Amino acid sequence: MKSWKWPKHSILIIAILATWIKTAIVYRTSFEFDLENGMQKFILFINPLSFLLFAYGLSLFFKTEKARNRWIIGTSILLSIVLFGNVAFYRFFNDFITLPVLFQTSNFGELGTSVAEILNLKDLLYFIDVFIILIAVKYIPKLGSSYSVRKNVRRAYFVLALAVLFLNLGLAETERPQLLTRSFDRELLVKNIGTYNYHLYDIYIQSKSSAQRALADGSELVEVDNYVQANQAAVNEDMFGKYKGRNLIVIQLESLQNFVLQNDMNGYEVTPFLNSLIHDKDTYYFSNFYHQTGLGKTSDAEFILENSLFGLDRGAVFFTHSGNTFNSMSEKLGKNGYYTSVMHANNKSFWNRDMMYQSLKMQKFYDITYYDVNDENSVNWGLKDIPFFEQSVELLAEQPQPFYTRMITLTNHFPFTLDEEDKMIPEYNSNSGTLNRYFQTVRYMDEALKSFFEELKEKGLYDNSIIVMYGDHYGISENHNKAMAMYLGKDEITPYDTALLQSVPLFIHIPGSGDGKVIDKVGGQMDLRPTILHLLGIDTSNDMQLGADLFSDEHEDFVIFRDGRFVTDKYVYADETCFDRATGEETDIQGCKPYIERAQKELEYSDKIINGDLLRFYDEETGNLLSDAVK
Ligand code: GP9
Ligand code: MN
Repeated sequence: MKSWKWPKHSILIIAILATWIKTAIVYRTSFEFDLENGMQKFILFINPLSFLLFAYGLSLFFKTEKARNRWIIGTSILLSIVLFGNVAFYRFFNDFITLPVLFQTSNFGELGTSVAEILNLKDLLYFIDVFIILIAVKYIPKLGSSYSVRKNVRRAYFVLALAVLFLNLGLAETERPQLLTRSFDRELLVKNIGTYNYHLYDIYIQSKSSAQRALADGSELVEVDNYVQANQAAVNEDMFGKYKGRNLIVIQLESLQNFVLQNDMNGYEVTPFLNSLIHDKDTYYFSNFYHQTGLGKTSDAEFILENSLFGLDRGAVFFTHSGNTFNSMSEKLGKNGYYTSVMHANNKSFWNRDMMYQSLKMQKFYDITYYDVNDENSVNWGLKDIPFFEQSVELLAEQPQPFYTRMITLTNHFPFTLDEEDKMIPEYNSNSGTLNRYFQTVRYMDEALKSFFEELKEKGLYDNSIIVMYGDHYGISENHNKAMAMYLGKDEITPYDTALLQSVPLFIHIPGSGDGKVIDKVGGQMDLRPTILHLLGIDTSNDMQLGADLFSDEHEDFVIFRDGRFVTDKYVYADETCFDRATGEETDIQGCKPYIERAQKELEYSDKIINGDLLRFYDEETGNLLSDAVK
């Protein structure tokens, strides 16, 4: 019998095939792409190939077989780490990693309980191609060290690789025109050009944005300024300055969505305290209010509140642009005699807060070191909300008045775990443990707020304060649509439903005001800054902000999401489709058209300000542009 002879480049071929097939399997098992047709499935299948041909193919430039194999093994390890990193990240954030987030290593270190929930032994399978390559290198007979690759073989190989790349891009372009120019959706990118190429693309975009700052100049602000001025909503004279001098307490409620309010779960009321506020005479409850965050989640919500600008479409602005010049709400309140602080029982570096708060001119950050945190009083991500508020009230009482203090809760955070004694209602009974537990942690947070109000009263801090509370972002991602549909009694969750599910509650509680009501104007987190500042009698007419005062008669029913979706009183625009809010059905795109353009424009202006660090050219006192020479 003639013995089998391994072809010359067996290791290279095995590596390409092993990583390709592994990646294709991972795509289908570890990510949830919605694939609409056979072509999309085909593109998803072939998209790792072009990159792998290049990456492994570089080995052909090495002179010795040993060096070539080393390159191949090293590449396979690196690519496995990248792919697995994406899988772990996806389990948590339902999104793909982008470069700035990758540098947030401190964040990953602290995911703590969440990491345990996310990783398991089977994950070694994500490295299977590395093992296959190692075995191949060990057992396939060597060619002899002097064998090097001929130039024309190499040339033919890379022509083939290029052809595969263009085939991939061409098919993607027919499926998804303008894919690379619009880029706001990472999932679409990965689906069409593959994880590996996507990362290269991301590197390119990131370096572009650091170049943007270097090249930006103040004149770019003129157009934005004109837009901001033209779209200002006149203040409501009755409300402006009505509560001047009061303390301001802002509570950012972790992962709280509106659907649990005024609702029960198998007969158990989920938010009894918040529900009692809805019809309270001292509370304005906004029932049609939406989060506008992106990948920066909690930190984006903070950013939006402080600046009335959007976070970024990639990465978290808290990380990527913490060195920028801003004109934050805390800076403004500070200038108006307020003592400004944030209270949050987590490490100061989480979300790069310590850095960003300096740029936001926040005077004090009460981080975890100001709290007594031990095994008894913590769960999940850290200090439980009830002891958090208890201890925070003590800190509040010590602060000079008037103060602006922003508190960020933690217990109602994925994976929504609680100690037995804190469970006030049972779990829900869907196929999603996440949703099932969510009701319990929300119920706990509601209880924490109730006791916080009591403590404020005891400390004599209640009457002279305004308390603003809102949900920071969604808690239940689209991964749990099936369970959500069951809870909401629907057949399925459509893109229309998903958009409306981004509604978060907003409460503005003003003790003694007496004229509280439910307001169903459509608004979003961008509107918080002007709304709050106006209540305190602080003018914002020169501010470079994109939101508008919710109490203004000119406030428009229009809220833009970070990804370009939007909601108005009549329409919902999602999945590139216009829906009629009266029926929930698809309607003629014409109705949405004018808003689509404006949404793009506002997002673009916001990005321009942040990427170019344009506020360094702006004098917020006078509304004048500073000449480039000044800064
Ligand atoms: C961390 C907390 C959570 O301190 O604010 O951030 P999130 O994961 O919700 O963005
Ligand atoms: Mn959050």
